[in-house]
Amino acid sequence: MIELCKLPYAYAALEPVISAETMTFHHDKHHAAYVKKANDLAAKAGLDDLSVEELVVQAKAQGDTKLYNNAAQVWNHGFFWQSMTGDSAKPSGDLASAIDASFGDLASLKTTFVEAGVGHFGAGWVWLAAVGDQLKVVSTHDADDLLTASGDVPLIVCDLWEHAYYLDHQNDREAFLKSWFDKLANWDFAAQQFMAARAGEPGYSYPAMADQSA
Ligand code: MN3
Repeated sequence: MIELCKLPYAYAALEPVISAETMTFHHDKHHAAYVKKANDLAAKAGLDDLSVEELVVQAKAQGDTKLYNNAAQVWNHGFFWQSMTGDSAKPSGDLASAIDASFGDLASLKTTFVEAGVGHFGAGWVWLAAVGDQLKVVSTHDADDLLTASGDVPLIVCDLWEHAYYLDHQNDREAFLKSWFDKLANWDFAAQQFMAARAGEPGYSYPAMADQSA
């Protein structure tokens, strides 16, 4: 069984870029629905004792698209909640150096990130990822994740599905992405992920049920 992970902040913590109303629907309805479907499908497949990470990998390996889509969306949303904070501070230390080395500076990374998100056709995700010390921006379609897609370690992600921004920004994905990058990106979390990537460690893992009982 997997569980709907808790938000690491209040529903209103990301306002005005993302309203409490959007966060409530996004977490309590969208994310919750993926958790329920993933649990139902995992139970039918006899895979209900797996972690979310194992479930994503296993479903993909078995070509179980429905289970994969739901499990990957569970994981992607857990990672997305961590990728944001209401107290966004600029990148520092090794992460800042890597951003400068890979993109020139933070403003150039922003341009690349926003262009990738705006240029992405339809639903999906835009990621900042690390391959060793190198950083890159990639987008994935629908539920596609970075756990199974490549050797890239995700640092942060932004949700490009319309449910992520439509109530607050309507069709203006570009305005959403620019504000998201400037005001919500959680660079402390990205720095932790970058450290894990360079140490060859897995980094973020979706909380197991027991982790949330405290
Ligand atoms: Mn979403």
